[in-house]
Amino acid sequence: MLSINPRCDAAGTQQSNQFGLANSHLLKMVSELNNTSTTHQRVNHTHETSQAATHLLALRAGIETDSMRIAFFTTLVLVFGLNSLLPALEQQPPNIVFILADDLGYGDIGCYGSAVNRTPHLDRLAAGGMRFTDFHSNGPMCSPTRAAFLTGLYQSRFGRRFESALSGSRRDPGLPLSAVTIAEVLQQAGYFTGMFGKWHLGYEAPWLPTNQGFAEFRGLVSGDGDHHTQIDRSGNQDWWNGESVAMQKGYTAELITQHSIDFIERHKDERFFLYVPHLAIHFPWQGPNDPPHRKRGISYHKDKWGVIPDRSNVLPHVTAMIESLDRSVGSIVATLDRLGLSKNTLVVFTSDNGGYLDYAGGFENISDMGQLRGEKGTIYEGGHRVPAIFSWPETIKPSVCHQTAMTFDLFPTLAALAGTNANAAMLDGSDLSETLFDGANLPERSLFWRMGSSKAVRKGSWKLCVQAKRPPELYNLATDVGERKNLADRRPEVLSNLKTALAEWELDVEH
Ligand SMILES: [Ca+2]
Repeated sequence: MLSINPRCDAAGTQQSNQFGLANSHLLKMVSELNNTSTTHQRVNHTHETSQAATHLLALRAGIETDSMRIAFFTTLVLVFGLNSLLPALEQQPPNIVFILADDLGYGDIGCYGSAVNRTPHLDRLAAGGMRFTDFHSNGPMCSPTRAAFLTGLYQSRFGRRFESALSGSRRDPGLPLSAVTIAEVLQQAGYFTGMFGKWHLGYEAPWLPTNQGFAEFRGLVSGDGDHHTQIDRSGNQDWWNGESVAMQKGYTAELITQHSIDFIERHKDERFFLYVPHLAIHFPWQGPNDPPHRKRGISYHKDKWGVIPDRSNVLPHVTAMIESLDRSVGSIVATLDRLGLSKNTLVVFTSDNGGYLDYAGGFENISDMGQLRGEKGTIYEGGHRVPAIFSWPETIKPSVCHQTAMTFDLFPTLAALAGTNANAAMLDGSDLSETLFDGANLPERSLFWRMGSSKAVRKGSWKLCVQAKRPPELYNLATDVGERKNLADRRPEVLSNLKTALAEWELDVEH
């Protein structure tokens, strides 16, 4: 049995050596498996792989250095790769379309209570599928949720800078290439993969989507670009084709939609995974009929919001963006219908974090989080409880789901639907497929958020919020979804349990 001591150099060296052996063992098995022709042999290999995976899990707690972490994640994809060869799928794997809105608040669309924004296409998608009421983004900002979606892991495992938006001005390195992404897993399972929209997990080569499992990529790499001129806030041209800047004229949401439709048409006879991370409704707040703002070579770090004549009422611009987003969803779904693909395609829609209520500089009346407290960037519900719709006609029954789920659950869910028999124990997320198909309850678990000194943990209906210079806050979301009544003094045993869970989680994800 290994002695796990993250602060002991000697133990760390020993673990590194053992880890390296496990990794090379798996590599060898992959090589052998590729030459294996019978199911019987594959099953034996898979059993052996499972044992190796268990060994790796035991080692995970001891991962200390970047090279060890990279080795671990590299090994993870090999395990997935092996399992993807398993036969006997109960169901034909579906095409997968994942549409991710940017900064869309919980109450910003009709089926989540908006009386202002008209979203008939999203409302129809929700009415025909499963609509979650308690779905959460992994982070209250852009990059964290994207990292967690792609890897099925808490973004904190890749370092604390992934707990907030990656900075464009510093040109930070992006998501490590060694990270195993759902796009890579689906590629190995035979899917053709494409991404059209916002990346925000690296600003230049090699940290681009084409090196993380996406065969095709058109879109922006930064956190925000002008929706008409595609200039990022540092004044750079930011519209790419693969690994090169290739500017196009048009409104960003419409360009993303056109490329998505073209992708579906070109790959309609293959199994495909289409990732559509829209830029809407992130600032600059510009609807299709609002003016362009940014020009190349000018810094917009102090003027990044667009042309807003009445700062006290940003909503008309945001409404136009939400409705362009809704039209995009309608066009993509209509394309699936027209090509006869709808009954074999899972469409998932959610947001990467909550919306803004207001913004420094006098910008007000932006998004609507309904009765939730907080907004983007906070660890209150308004920061991370988001709309989430799963549609797969005749397979997922029209329903409303009150289970608590999170963005990183998509990785094991999609991997399972693709027939990869994903080893969920290797991931932080949980497979939602039984919930989607049968309404089954998810296993009890604790979920965590962390951004800087702000942290939260959720277990059942209880939520603990810990923030700098404030006493701990304990809420019972079953009776107080608006997080108004702090019960920390009244329920010390719950407070203590959640504090312990949070401390253990922080130890687990620390490097
Ligand atoms: Ca965002």
